[in-house]
Amino acid sequence: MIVKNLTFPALVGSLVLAATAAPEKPNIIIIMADDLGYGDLSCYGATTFKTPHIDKLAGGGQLFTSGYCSASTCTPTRYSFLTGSYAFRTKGTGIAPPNGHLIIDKDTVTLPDLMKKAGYQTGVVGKWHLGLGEKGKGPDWNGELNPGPREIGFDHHFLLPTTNDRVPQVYVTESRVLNLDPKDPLWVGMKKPSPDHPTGVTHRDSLKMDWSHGHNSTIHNGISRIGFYTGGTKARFRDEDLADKWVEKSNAFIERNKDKPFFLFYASHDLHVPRIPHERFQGVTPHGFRADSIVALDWTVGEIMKTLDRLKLTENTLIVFCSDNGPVMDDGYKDEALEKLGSHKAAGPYKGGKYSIYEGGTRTPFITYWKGKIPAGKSDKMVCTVDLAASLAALTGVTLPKDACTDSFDVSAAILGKPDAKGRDHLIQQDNGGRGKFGFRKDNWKLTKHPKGSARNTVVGKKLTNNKVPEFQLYDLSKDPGEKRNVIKNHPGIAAKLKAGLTALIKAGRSRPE
Ligand code: NG6
Ligand code: CA
Repeated sequence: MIVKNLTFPALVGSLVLAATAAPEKPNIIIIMADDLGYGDLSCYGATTFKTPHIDKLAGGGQLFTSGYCSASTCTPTRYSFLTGSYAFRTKGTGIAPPNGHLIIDKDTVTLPDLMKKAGYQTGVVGKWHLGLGEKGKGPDWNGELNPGPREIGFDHHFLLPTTNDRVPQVYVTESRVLNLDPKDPLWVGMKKPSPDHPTGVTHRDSLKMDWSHGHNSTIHNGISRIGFYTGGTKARFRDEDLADKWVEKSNAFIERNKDKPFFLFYASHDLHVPRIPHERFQGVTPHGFRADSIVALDWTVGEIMKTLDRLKLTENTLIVFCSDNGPVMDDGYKDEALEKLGSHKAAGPYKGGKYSIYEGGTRTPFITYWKGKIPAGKSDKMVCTVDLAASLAALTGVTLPKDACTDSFDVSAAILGKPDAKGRDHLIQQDNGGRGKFGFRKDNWKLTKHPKGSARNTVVGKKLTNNKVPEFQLYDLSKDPGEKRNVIKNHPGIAAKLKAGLTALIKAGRSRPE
């Protein structure tokens, strides 16, 4: 440790700290996959393709069997991951549109803020999807894109603004669109800019990937998207190159910060539609571009690990691998994900997937790895992406302000694979909007709540049936992980307790004790 320039009290302080349990300051990398289901990795049971790099993390670290994201769509999971508070508590945290404003308030204490307090350099590379710009204004595509990642705690960012099925296909770095020629300004909107503007409807025959629902507005790279845009021609990227660019930028961030603790949020997009992996990954699995994209994701993880090894940082870096929501097959493009699915079970043994409050919507891969520090093993402790704020603050010695991170629990002992570790005993699961539809897991019981009279479309064989979903259902996950048998009539007492528990936690506005 360098002690020069330290004043006497600071020196004494640091010595006292060293004598007691000094907080640890490993580098931290959160790799958040997009739309990756519980069964989508070979370490979680996939058999028809391999994910060796992620398997290596799982084999040498903790593989969680009850690891969750907090919502079954992207924006609310990312919101709650960064703020440590359930997204359903804040209006306007559903899937962000192309011109959406930043949905995290600048005054909110965020996970990157906490990491900065602990002395970390913070960076985010990949998909953002939390909006840019002021409320009521949205992003100024041709000017400063703030507030944005910088204003909520990230020192560095290199981003795709929303999702790649939404316009525009440009990178954002240093609060601006990269390579934007002022003579060719970027315009983004939800209305057709001119009658002759080519779209997925008017030029459907020219598309390299056809759409199935929505996704039929502006065409870029032979793919029509959600929303319209013009201009910014030089700034636009090819979908096929996203993962390569982000690996390059992540590795550069790691390299630049190798001598100080860093926190990197790597937000992959690989599996999200439109699924267009780089040409070298196209056709590597029997399942079409969806699983080919999983192999591409696995490659990116391998490349980041290679960089850590080369810089001799592997023994000083905690990696958390997770997902933002469960799997989906047809999410708007005809990429044959369903037709080529074969025996692959993307959600593993679980019911539902993306958009669902059943286990398949939020129970997803969750792996923690820190060479020489985290023992290898499987953990059945319940942990969630919303817990990373409190857990990483605890690990790095930062005190949480009382009113911050209201639903984040310190599960750092479980993350580190300590034998006496505790996980959560309950978790609220939400879908996109989180209004009236919830999953509530308490120990091994699972209560689901749907709005009264809501309908469920179920495809049985080829027939679409429309059933009413009961407002409340109860499942015993210890005997029925696939949520096949609603046992609410057999356990009225337990159901009543869970209903009351869920209502109280929603009403209280927080679940982390003050
Ligand atoms: C939906 C899109 C879907 C996907 C999703 C967001 C349609 C019909 N569907 O509105 O394709 O973009 O939003 O996915 O447009 S997420 O993983 O970022 O939450
Ligand atoms: Ca997602």
